[in-house]
Amino acid sequence: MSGLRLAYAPADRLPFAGAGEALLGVIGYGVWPGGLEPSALPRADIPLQALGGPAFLEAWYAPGPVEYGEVGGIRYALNGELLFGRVRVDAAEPDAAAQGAYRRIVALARALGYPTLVRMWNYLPDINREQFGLERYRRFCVGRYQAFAEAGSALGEDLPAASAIGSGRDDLWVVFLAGKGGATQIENPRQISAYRYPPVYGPRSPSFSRAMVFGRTLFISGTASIVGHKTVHPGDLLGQCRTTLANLRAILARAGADDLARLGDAATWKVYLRHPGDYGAVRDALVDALHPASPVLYLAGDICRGDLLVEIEGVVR
Ligand code: 3EB
Repeated sequence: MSGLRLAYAPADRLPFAGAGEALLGVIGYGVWPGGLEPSALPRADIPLQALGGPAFLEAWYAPGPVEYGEVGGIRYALNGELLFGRVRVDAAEPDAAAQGAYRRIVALARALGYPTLVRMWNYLPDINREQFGLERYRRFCVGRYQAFAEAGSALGEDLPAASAIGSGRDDLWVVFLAGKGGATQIENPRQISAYRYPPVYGPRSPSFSRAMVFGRTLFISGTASIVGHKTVHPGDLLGQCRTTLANLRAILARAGADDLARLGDAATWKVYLRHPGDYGAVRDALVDALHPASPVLYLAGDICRGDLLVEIEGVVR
């Protein structure tokens, strides 16, 4: 079931909850989502610039009643089926930051009875900067892998969908959705599973799935211009857009979902651009591929391979 709903709105105008719905959490891009009730509501402040419009909020609604809580810096909301939460940790050492954050999230999700991690959003400062000979994203992957390994995860068949984007100055933010019941992991036949990437991409492979189906919702991971395990069309923005769209279509087909162009308002997309100046060209490249009723939020953010210019994630109901 789930009845989960995602809405984007200008920062000064939160959308209305539908009948029987309650807020699970709110994420502000470049704006603190303040002035909201209840005060215990999980909120995240992701310092990414929204492109082509005012600052934006992302609001997650689910059938109520919703209970809110906080344990060890993780603020959460739950409704008997879903657990939504967020944590912020100092990211000076990305491996330790990721390991600590993921350890605590896994422990909390299990303790509350929502053991299935469905979707993770990771926002890491200076994601492409090299530190002690290793890119900060790769250090993040080491810590995340370690936490999942400790938790007894199979590191393949039970990994959440995810995005990992460069953002901010000091803190790693992890926003997550977990479920009580099981979820179905989807991989992309055009791409090697990220958890099987060869060691050339870092000492520990990235622990995420290409998509997860939970209830009636399909969560599509950040998807980019990668075929097999290689970046294709480096330096070619439109080539990267085409390949990314082909990857999204492959994931939708695997999940038995409708085609990209036919999803209408059942789909909600988020597009991350390394160069804010690419906004117009990317919007033009996507306008015919995506349904005009599908909300799209464009954000300026670094992508976790230095040669990737664009990444697209989605939620399909
Ligand atoms: C890729 O496909 C592009 O490490 O959590 C996309 C989504 C990417 C999630 C992650 C990384 C992550 O490898 C990068």
